[in-house]
Amino acid sequence: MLPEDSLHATLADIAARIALEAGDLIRGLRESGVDVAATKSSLTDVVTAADRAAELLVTERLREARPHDGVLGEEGAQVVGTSGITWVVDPIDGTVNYLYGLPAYAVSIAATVEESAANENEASSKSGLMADGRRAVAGAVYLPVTGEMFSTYLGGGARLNGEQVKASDEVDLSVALVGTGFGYTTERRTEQAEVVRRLIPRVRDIRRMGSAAIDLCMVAAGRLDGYYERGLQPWDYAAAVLVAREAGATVLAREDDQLPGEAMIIAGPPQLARALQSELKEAYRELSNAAG
Ligand code: LIP
Repeated sequence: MLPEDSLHATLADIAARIALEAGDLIRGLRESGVDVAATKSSLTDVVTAADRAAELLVTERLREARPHDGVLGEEGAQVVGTSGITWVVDPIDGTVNYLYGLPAYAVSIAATVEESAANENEASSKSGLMADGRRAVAGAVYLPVTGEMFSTYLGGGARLNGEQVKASDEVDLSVALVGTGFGYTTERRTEQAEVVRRLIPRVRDIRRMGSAAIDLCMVAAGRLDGYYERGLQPWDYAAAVLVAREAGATVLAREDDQLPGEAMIIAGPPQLARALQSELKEAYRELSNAAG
């Protein structure tokens, strides 16, 4: 049995190797043309044949490398494992960008363990436990267009093409560059527009890149000071939240007694993440009061 940190480092290497192969596949498919294969939660929530092909490849490679692990993929991959490790896979995060030929898309692969928070202390944002009951222990996010590989494992730091990265040290929200994203349904987007309307005068600027995995890796690399988004799925964030945390970012929910996840993910250097959390709490309080 490998010591835990050696196992996690091995899992990170597996994630990076497979993300690279899947990234090369989808970049090649992109060059030969991409069409919508199906829609999901709305007409704008699309899946392409490349999403499906990449997820099949990743699942096959994971089964070869780690036959006793589970797999959970955005496009339907569901393998029950016996090892305690479940791989959470987004074959193309930033699918709409990919469909339109915009460069901001990534392959995200995370090795996770399932944990229930035995007590509130464990359910702190420091534990890395997410609202979906999983904690990433290793992962990789690969950007095929720029050739940037973000890789990480618990306690091993976060690396970009092998070089350690560190989150921003910005503490002042009014000069912070903040990333966010918007959902696929009209109702959710209306709510998110109200939140960003309130926030935009209070920050340097907003960036909407269209991939949560890339947004969180940009926080890890200090290219965004902060990030927040509501409505993400485990495959959107599993690997990149660990990249951000290992780069020194704090990852929060909107309320301190909640775990980050679908309801809200906030990431940034500790003091800035708290300031962003405070603004978002107030924005949603105002929305709730206005709704009566
Ligand atoms: C996307 C996220 C992005 C969000 C989009 C979409 P997908 O994931 O990465 O942050 O704003 O609405 O959910 O659908 O490209 O895998």
